[in-house]
Amino acid sequence: MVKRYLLLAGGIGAAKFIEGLMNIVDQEKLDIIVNTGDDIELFGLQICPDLDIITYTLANIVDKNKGWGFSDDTFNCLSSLKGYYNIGWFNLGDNDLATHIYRTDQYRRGFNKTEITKKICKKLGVTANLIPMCNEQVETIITIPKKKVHFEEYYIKYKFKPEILGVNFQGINNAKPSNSILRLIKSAAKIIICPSNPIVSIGTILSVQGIKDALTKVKEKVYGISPIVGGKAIKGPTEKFLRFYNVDSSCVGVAKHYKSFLGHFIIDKRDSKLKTKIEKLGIKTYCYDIVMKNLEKKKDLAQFLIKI
Ligand code: FO1
Repeated sequence: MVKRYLLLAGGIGAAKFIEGLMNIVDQEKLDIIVNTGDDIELFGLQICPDLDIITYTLANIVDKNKGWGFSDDTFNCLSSLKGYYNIGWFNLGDNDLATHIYRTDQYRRGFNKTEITKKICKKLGVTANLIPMCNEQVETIITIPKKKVHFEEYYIKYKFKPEILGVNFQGINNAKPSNSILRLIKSAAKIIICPSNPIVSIGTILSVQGIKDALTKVKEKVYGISPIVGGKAIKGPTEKFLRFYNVDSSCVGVAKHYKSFLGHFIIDKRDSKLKTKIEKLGIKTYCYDIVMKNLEKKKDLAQFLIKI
């Protein structure tokens, strides 16, 4: 039987690893469950930031400097849109807009998120199997002093500066894992938890009914990559979210948080003194250079993970 790899992914951090992996393993062998808690409706359009980041990465059209959107995109439509809408903080390029217009139209025609994702992937030449974590609408809402904001607004408009007073995955109680997810967890050769935010990317996926329990049953084939190096997140607001959840901002803290379903953990070689602490939790721990600064480093890490 062909070995398939199953990944749990958020946006930019996961995309970096996936860019390495797709150079090592034929992308047809990848099943990727993607966080959809960042999904948002803006300008009347259905936008799925993490799904799009991963899709554009696999299609090799992502803007590699920003980590999102199309490379070399223009923003002509957005400047006109801003004349109609008072939304100055979210940027959509002209090519990127085509994806959101198509997705919104497909919803109107009655297709669900999994079906639409498949269609977009096919049109963009992506052969990996991208699976939204669920078809139901889930939105991550952050409580900050005096108001509640969507995660995208917290991230982009507020640059994740305000204190976090609450995190709510709105709609999660109605969310069911999209059809194939539980089956793929059983059959995968390896399951990889990408170095994404453990709370608002991986945590959202794990909150969908049945996914965490299914992973717990196969923990010997679950491999995580630490999103924290030397106590700091490589990018983004991960430390802030960990702190809010009383999780120590270190690879040990993340390992403890993932303990129930993690069989193996790759931490950065600079954190090697913490290896024994994690092994005491019953998690096999490996030290490697996990800061994916360039394509070679991304490929090296992917190769390492495939081989262990
Ligand atoms: N990130 C930004 O920092 N600024 C933006 O204006 C922005 C727009 C955007 C549009 C489409 C898309 O798919 C992603 C976009 N991102 C933007 C990235 C994204 O929102 C975040 O990096 C993730 O949601 C965090 O995981």
